[in-house]
Amino acid sequence: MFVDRIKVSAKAGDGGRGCVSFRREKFVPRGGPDGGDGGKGGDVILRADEHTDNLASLFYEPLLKAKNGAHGQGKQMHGRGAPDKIVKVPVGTVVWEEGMKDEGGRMNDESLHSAVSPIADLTRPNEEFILCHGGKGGKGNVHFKSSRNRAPRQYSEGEEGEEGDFILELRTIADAGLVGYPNAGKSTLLRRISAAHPKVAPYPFTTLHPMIGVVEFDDYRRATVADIPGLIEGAHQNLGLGHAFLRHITRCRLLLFVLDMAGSEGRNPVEDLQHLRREIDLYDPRLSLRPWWVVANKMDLPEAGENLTALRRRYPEREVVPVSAKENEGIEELKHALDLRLLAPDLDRREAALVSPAEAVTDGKSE
Ligand SMILES: Nc1nc2c(ncn2[C@@H]2O[C@H](COP(=O)(O)OP(=O)(O)OP(=O)(O)O)[C@@H](O)[C@H]2O)c(=O)[nH]1
Ligand SMILES: [Mg+2]
Repeated sequence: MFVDRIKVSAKAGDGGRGCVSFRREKFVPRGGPDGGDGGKGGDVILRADEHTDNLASLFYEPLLKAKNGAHGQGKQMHGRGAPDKIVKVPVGTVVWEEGMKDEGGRMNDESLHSAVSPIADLTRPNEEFILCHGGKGGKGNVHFKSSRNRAPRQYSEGEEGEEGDFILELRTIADAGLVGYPNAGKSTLLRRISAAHPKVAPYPFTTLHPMIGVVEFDDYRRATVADIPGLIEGAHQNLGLGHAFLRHITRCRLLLFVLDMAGSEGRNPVEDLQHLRREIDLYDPRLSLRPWWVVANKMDLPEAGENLTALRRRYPEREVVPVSAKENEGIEELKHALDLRLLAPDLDRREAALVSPAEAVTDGKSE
């Protein structure tokens, strides 16, 4: 099961109660108060874990609860602090507090992410975020003695642990994202360039959830590439698998539009590209400003050559890499180009500046 958005409830542990006790020992008359403090309740902590790729484990554990601190005891013994509850989440998990409203007054809607800012964004491996703080322990009666009150019976209760409802959403972190129609060959391509093994089949919507492949270059350089389910026209209206998966490419530095250059399904690749650009723009206009290339796939098929010429004529400035994922042609060239491109982080800004908003819009919305 793949879960990339889930609501969870969390409750940190309460602090333990302070103790009321008096020292009783032979030859020590009126030993005085000796009640210890309560222990601290456990925190509920989210930890970004490299080996977790989705939020499915939370589906089975929708209430994240840390243990309470132990009560204080006599002889000034403090109660034991409770261990923290550590919850592993994938790197790229974004956290919202449930109940935060956007301007339209709606709650926890998909549109929420653009309206209110999240309380946490775990982008680095092992990064932690305390979702709920455990309560402090209460004070034992030793703390209440004074010259006038030598036998205090006061103590304090432990604080309650914080609790709340949260929305956790995974936004995959990868260097490049593959965007394309179903059957364009995205998964075949990912298998070629990385060690990932997404399923490949001659029917649409083979890929049902995002998958990340690691591409290895010389000198141990590497890049991550995300394969997401195929997009179709009208995806922004939730046609097909919907555009919910587009959020997984919102953090990619480079978008690779994978086209079926042979038009094997009766579509035209230039139009495919325009439709895809438009869907991206309708999903989030900022995403359509992101640097992008075209991977012209299925070049082994006869009609592809002609379509490639037409595509290059329509997008003369654009980087177009012809490949055949199936026949393993052009793959090394693509990897090399990716390596050079991803090595230079400042290119992002320059390239983004090159694409004027006007280009992105006409480009995406023509026809
Ligand atoms: N002739 C030819 N066929 C290819 C090429 N690349 C992929 N295919 C075929 O196209 C079909 C779909 O490939 P997938 O890799 O599953 O396509 P996808 O884009 O991941 O599709 P979804 O996951 O459904 O969105 C398979 O039958 C592949 O064998 C290619 O370069 N040439
Ligand atoms: Mg696929």
